Amino acid sequence: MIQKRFFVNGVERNVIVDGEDTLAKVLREQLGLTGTKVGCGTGHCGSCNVILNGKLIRSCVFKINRITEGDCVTTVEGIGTPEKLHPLQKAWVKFGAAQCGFCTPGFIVSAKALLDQNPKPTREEVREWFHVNRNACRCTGYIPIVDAVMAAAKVLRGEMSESELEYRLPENGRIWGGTYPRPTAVAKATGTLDYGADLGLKLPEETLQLALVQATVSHANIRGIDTSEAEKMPGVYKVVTHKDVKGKNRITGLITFPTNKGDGWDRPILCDEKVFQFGDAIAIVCADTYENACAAAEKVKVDLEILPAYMSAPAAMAEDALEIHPGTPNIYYIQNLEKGDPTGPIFETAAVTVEDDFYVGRQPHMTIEPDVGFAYMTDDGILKIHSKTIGAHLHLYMIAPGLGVEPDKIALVSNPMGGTFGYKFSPTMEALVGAATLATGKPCFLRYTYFQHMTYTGKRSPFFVNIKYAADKEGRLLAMETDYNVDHGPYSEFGDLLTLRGAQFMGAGYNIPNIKGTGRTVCTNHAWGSAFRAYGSPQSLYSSELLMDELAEKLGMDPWEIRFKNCYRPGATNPSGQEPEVFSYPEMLEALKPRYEAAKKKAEKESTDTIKKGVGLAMACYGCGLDGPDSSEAWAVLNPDDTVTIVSAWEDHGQGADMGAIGTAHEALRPLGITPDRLRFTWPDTSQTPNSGPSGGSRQQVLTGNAIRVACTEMVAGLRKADGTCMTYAEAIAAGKPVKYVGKFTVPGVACDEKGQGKPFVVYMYGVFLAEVSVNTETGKVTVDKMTLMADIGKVNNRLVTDGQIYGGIAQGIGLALSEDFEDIKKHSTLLGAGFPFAKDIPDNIEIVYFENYPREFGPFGAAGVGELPLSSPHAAIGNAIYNACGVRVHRLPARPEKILAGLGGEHV
Ligand code: MCN
Ligand code: FES
Ligand code: FES
Repeated sequence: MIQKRFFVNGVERNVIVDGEDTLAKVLREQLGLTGTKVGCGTGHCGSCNVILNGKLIRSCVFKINRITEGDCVTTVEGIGTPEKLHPLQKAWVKFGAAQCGFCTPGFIVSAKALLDQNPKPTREEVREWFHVNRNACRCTGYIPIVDAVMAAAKVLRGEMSESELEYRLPENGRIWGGTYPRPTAVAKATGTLDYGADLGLKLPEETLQLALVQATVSHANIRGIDTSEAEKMPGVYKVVTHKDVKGKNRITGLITFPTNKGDGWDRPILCDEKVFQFGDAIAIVCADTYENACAAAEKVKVDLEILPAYMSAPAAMAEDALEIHPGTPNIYYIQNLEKGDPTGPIFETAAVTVEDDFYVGRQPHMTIEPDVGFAYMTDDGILKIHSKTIGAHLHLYMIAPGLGVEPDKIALVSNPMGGTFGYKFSPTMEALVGAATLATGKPCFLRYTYFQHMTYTGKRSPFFVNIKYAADKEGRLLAMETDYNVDHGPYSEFGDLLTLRGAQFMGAGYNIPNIKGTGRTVCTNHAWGSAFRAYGSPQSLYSSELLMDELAEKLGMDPWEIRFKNCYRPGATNPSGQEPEVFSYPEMLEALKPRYEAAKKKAEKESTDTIKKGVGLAMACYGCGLDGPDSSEAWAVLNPDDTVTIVSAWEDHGQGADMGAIGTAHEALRPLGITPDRLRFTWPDTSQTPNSGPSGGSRQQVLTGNAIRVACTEMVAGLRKADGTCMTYAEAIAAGKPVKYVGKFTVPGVACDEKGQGKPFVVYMYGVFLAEVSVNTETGKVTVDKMTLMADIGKVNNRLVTDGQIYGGIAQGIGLALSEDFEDIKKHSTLLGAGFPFAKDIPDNIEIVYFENYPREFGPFGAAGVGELPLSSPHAAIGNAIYNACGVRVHRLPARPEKILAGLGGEHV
């Protein structure tokens, strides 16, 4: 131990520390300054940035023994407070620069260091600063962040009044469709919002710290687990194995279709008979400190019989492959698609046919916050689990039988989250912390390192696609055939549904009268397949949109023409045989045309021998909801202080559930004249909030938005006085009026049948992407110069939120197109290794055009969703633009430089 005296935020602090600890640990755990967040913990993301003697440093890798007497450290808490925000913080709030907000303190500290040394940076200099200092944001696409820095700099230079950074309510008092800042924005910008790891530091002293014993092989039989040595290690309270799990020790994958050959009970909480993938949890060490838990975990001996590992769908489909789950074939679900007439004869006689194969791989979610959670027993005997769940009620039923707990004896809570992008549609550690608490009776806390986060959470499931089109000589589509295999990793959860998405979204956007398709869900030993934003459509649309350009080329048509000719118009049906609810494509394509023509001319003019420029298009489409008659519930409650709380379980990955709820409620409550500052929202807790369904499938604005609208409409009817104002709480009680109003909403969808036909979603999001790229033919590097999205998301609730969703989704699409992968477990297990896009990898030029004149009948006040549209096909537009630029058609993503060079050299890539 050593003593350190140094200044933190202007105050001298005196701490006794372990010199090997990091500055981040001391700030967070000893000084209670949890505004400094730890994301990667390895120097790649900048969420832990602080300023040391005027210089920006990463506190997660800076050992405290390097601090010398008199050193001055500034953390986000020293920059401003909720009561007195710094202009940077005000600007962050105004420009919607914090979505999940986990990266925010690190960015604000970094921006402060920049402006201290360069008070008048250009946008490019700001981007350069964040790029070289590796400030990583996964949500915003960086544009709102740069906007915020530029505006704050102006204020600091005295060129703009600080009050211009404050939100002003429009005269009509309406916030719907405007830029009202999200209710959590100030807490995010000041580092005062507590995420899972921050809450973990506030748990009772008796809390046990957990470390996992995990598989380092991908497929094996377990012959024995010996915990005896580990049990004797210092500080160890208990080592939990499958023997301590009282229930079925399985997480149920909730099989959706009866034709699924699995039973859904295939994912162990703690491995008992087999290891199915790298990272599988075999035991949990519960100890007094994390360090002691980790040291003891090293001593657990696992005796394994190594089996062949099937690391991709073709390997697991081979005739001699073992059944990964004995008794269930590796191809455990087949999704058929049959629409219209048999396609065979059409392909034989069609004027033009095209066929190709495509692969979109295992994109990692790369949230900046790693997975984290904790559990404890409440005084009334409920096992309460706090995590990053985006499906609190769903996950409760997926884990309760495995743990052996009755559903009414368990409650799940969603913590504020630093992004999930869908990986948390699957339970991750909920059952692990639950099992540890049940076995020890103590509160238990578990936080994954970034390596664990990368290797032991789900990934996007790769699709291997073969696809064909038949068209007449005018370019009218006659038929499509698809054949695809989905590598879903070892666990079946939602694998059948994902395979159905292939049937729903290959060819989406076009009226294709006759379709035949077959999709197979394949069990493999690579990372388990979890949801990832746009779930199934990036794989589907990459295939159908690249092939559409091939068809256009064969017909001698322009890619725009073929899209305009075949897009949905009245009388058309989508691949599920359903008539679209609105027909916005013709207008969007027409509006895009002049931009597209100008971009083509620009590309031609600016191309050189080394830098080839090109443009590409892609239709974008995704459904809002879970298939069929999806539903949600929310309440509006008048509080004794006359505020109104919107009670729902709209889980917030970071997309803006707070704003979604407040914006929708405010619009519905307008007849009562309730100002937005009187509206409150709730964090999901299955014991306190109704079942609003998961925040997946871009469903919440539509489903929970509608439930909120219904609850608020009931409140208006119940509490409106003759003069049009709202009763006070006291008046309502005196008049015997209820103060709680329940809103329920179900959409009239029809789940698809075994031929993939139905009306799965009653609300869709539609769009068209235009990508403009440069390809360096010497290095193979592709740069995206500009992205444009024509977006039909119905009516917009909040523009700051929807702009941010679109920027962030497009940024992830650029990553998917050019760099991101999780194929090589070792190499791709860090942000840098997996190809995370930093500020200069994303263009500062993203144009969004909204088409709000297609209000949705089943969307609240006409809104559709937005979350997944921007990631459905930006990579396909980029793929088409790469071909347009340099003639390389990339069949397997990502299009890293070496692949482009190979393609330029004539290889099929
Ligand atoms: N919204 C709006 N106007 C509309 C539609 C939506 O203002 N016409 C707002 C909503 O109020 C909400 C947000 O946009 O704040 C997204 O709404 P919606 O599309 O209904 O999606 P959900 O709330 O169901 O969120 C889930 C969706 C999905 S499925 C993933 S995955 C995802 C995403 O949103 N993960 C995200 N966006 C994300 N954004 C961040 N920052 N982090 C994630 O992990
Ligand atoms: Fe420190 Fe990522 S750089 S947490
Ligand atoms: Fe930047 Fe979420 S807001 S990571």
